[in-house]
Amino acid sequence: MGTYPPISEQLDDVESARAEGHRKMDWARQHMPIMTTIQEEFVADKPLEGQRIGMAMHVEAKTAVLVETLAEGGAEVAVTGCNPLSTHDDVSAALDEHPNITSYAKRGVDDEGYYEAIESVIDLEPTITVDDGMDMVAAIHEDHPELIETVVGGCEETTTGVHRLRAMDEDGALDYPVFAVNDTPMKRLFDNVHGTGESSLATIAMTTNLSWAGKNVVVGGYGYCGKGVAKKAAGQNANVIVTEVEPRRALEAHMEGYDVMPMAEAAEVGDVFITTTGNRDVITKEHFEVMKDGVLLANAGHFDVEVNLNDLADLAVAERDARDGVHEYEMEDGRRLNVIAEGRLVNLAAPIALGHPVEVMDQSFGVQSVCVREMVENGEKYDAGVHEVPDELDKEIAEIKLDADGVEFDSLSDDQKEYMGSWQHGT
Ligand code: RBV
Repeated sequence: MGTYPPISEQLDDVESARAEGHRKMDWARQHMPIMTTIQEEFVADKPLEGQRIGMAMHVEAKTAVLVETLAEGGAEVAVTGCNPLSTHDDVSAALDEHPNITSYAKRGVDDEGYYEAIESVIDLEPTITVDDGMDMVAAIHEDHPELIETVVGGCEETTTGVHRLRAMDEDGALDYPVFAVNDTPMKRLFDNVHGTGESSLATIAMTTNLSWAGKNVVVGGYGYCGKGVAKKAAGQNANVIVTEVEPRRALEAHMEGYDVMPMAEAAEVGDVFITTTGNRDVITKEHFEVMKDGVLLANAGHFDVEVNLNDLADLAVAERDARDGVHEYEMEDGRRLNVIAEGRLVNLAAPIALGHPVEVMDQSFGVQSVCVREMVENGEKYDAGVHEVPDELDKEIAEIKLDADGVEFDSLSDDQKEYMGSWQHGT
């Protein structure tokens, strides 16, 4: 049994928190044409009637619009955070007010509270799980296997979660179907690239009040997120250095015009370091030892393991908060290394962080919504394991967005379809 209480029982002034939370949600909704369309459909058709949905996500205004949409579709929903620092308590309180939603998300929970809140969500006995990072799937499989029989399926939001799920699947340990929402074009070509790129840079700039122009910005990893961070940093007149372990990605970054070098070399010249690898120990003791005075260290990957803070604390002779959201580690020789947002994903965990821009989350959560609908309507079609999202669902979201933006596009003639389907046409 989860013992963690809903947010409404934790705040002193719940009424004003709710009001502010609703105001933030109104703003988000106003810029989410896809979610607005889906919500209208869900209100009319109630496709999720009778379902119980357990969610662990970044509980802020855009996510709240997703949670609300699922509840309006007829489901009972319990939600908690997927990172101890990304929750907006006012939004969490606004959600908790909805008759079909219980929100346990609270900013600043300790480790114990974080996992207890997941337990409280699991008390709902979810038929559908929606995760960002796979913590809910893990808790159900490890601690509540008896619930798996009644789980229809799940949806996973992020690269790290999909990576963990695939590892679990390969071990034969994943016992219900989960959609890899992250891997759809409508999600990762926008959210991971533009969302992570824009919001990470904006958050670092606002947290430090420092400029990008002329800085050496080291981007750890050139996946979808790294590409976005590198592109946006270059657009702000920074010199971009990329580190990679995958030869084709290293070559791609090189051909894009970035400097590519090992982290050991980049460490000596970088002014700002942003990790996006999804792996641990990307920046460690050997790198801290050669860094310049005053560098900024930030992580844009899902977990706080990319910058090794234990190594840094071991090297430090003094520590202090240099600013809100900036922790300074002073080295024996006087150099100061500044870690932003405790090395947690910077665009959501810094004190002023707002997460990705609304428009990209509209797309990601549009895909989430239709994936939940698909699991409910056709769950029996999917075996236990990780599943690609059906292309038709992803296209449905693109069409809603194009329609909302008033963009028209072509369709193939019958002759063109025939041509494309045939191997017999040559010169
Ligand atoms: N993300 N959510 C937000 N709600 O503001 N911003 C980013 C938000 C998601 C994004 O989809 C990414 O895959 C994941 O957070 C990483 O945890």
